[in-house]
Amino acid sequence: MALLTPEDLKNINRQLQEADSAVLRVTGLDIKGVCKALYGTSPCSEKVGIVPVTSGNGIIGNFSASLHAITQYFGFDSFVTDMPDVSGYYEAVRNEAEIILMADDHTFLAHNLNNGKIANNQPCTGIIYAEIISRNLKTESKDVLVVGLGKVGFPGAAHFVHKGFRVYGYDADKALLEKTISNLGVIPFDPSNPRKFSMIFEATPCANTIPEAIISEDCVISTPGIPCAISEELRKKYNVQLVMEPLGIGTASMLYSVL
Ligand code: NAD
Ligand code: 2YH
Repeated sequence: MALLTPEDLKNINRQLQEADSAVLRVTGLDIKGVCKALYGTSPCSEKVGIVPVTSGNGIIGNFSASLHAITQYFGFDSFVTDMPDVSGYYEAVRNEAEIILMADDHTFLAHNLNNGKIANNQPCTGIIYAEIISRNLKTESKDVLVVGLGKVGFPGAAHFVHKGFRVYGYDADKALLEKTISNLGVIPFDPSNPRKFSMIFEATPCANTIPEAIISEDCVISTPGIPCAISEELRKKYNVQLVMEPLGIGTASMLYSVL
C-alpha cells in the first residue's frame, strides 16, 4: 500500500493548475468540465469538513492542508477540523459539514451526509483518469494500454471497456492480469513483444514502467501513479502529453460523484 508523502504534495495549487492546463489541452475541457460531463453534477458551495486521521502511519504533513486547497479550488466551502479522528468527525458534523473527507492508510473517503452517497478515492481516481484519456481530441484510435490493474487501474480499465475502447492490459502480478482478462475481457499485453500506443493509462507505484518501445509520437499518458511512470527524457523525445497530479483530480472525482 503506497502512502503519499509531504514532498508529493508540495505546491499543490501549482500542481493542480498545471494538471488543469494539461487536461484542457488533451480534452478541450478543464477538470471541472470533465467531472461535470462524467457525473452530471456541479458544486454549489457545499460545506466540506476535512478530518485528519492519526491511525496507522498517522498524519501526513500537507495532506489535510492540500485537501483544503483542492476543495476551495473546485468551489467548495471547506474547513479542516482542529481535532483528529472521532473528535474531528464530531466537530465537522457540529459545524454543519455536508460532506466529510477523511483518510486512513487504506481508505480515503468522501461521504455526503445530506444524500448518503459515499465515494472511495481509488475507483474514483481510476475512473477520472480513464475518462480524461477517453476524451483525447488528438486521435481517433480506440486502442488504450492500461499498465497496473490494482485498486486504481482495474476500475480505470473497466471504465474504458464500458466506453467501448479496445483495452490492452499489463500487470506484473500474473494472477491479477488473469483476473482482469476473464472479468473485463481486456487483451493481455506482453512487454517482451511490444507495440506502440497513442494512449496509455498507468496506475502503479513504480517509476519507469513505460518503456520507449511502446510510446508513439504525441502519446497521451494519463497517470495517477506515483512516482512518474515515464522519464523526462522520453517525455521530451516523444512530445508526450502527460496528465499527472498526486491528489486533486481524484479528490474532485470523489466529490462530484457524491453530489
Ligand atoms: P495497487 O497496489 O492496488 O495496484 C498497483 C498495481 O501495480 C499492482 O497490481 C502491481 O502488481 C502493479 N505493478 C507494480 N509494478 C508494476 C510494473 N512495473 N509494471 C506493471 N504493473 C506493476 O495500488 P493502487 O491503489 O491501485 O495505486 C496505484 C498507484 O496510484 C499508487 O502509486 C498510488 O499511490 C497512486 N494513487 C494516486 C492517486 C492520485 O490521486 N494521483 C490516487 C490513488 C492512488
Ligand atoms: O494516502 C493514503 C492511502 N494511500 C489511502 C488513499 C488511497 N489512495 N492515505 C492518506 C492518509 C492521511 C492521514 N491519515 C492524514 O493525514 O489524515
